[in-house]
Amino acid sequence: MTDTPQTERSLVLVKPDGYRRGLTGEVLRRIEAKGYTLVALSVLTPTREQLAAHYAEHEGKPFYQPLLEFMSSGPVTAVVVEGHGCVPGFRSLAGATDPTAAAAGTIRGDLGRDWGEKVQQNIVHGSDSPESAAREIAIWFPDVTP
Ligand code: DAT
Ligand code: MG
Repeated sequence: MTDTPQTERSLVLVKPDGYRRGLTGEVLRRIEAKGYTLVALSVLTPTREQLAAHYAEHEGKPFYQPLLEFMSSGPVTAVVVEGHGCVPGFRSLAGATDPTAAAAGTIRGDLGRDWGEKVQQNIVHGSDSPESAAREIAIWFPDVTP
C-alpha cells in the first residue's frame, strides 16, 4: 500500500506553446477539476536567469540550449498548485514528456504533438518532487511560501 498523500505544493508552468495556442485556461481547468487549489498565478516572459536556475539539472544536455530558447520565446503562466499528492498528481495529469507517446486523457497526450525539432514542446512543466517544487517556487514566486 502506498503512503497517504500529503498536502503539498507543486510548481506548474504553462509553456510558451500552451500560451500561444490559448490552452492556459484548459490546463487550469484540468488542475481545478482534479480538486487542486491555485495558490499563486503569474503571466510573464521568463528571463534567461530564471530558466537557467529552473533547468539547472539539464545543463549540458543536447536539448538544453533549444529548451532555454523555446522557454524564453514568449509568455508563460507560472502557477503554484496545492493539494494532497499534487506533485505526482499533476505529473499524471501532464502525461509523458514526449507528447507523441503521452497517453490520451493527459494534457500532453490530448493537446500536444511533435512541434519543435530539438526540444519537446509539451505545453506544461510540473515539479517532479516536493524538494524540486520548493526550489522552483522560490525561483518563480520569491514571495510565496514553498
Ligand atoms: P519533464 O518536463 O517531463 O519533467 P524533463 O525534466 O526530463 O521532462 O525535461 C525538461 C524538458 O526538456 C521537457 O519537458 C522537454 C525537454 N526535453 C527533455 N528530454 C528531451 C529530449 N530527449 N529531446 C528533446 N527535448 C527534451
Ligand atoms: Mg522535469
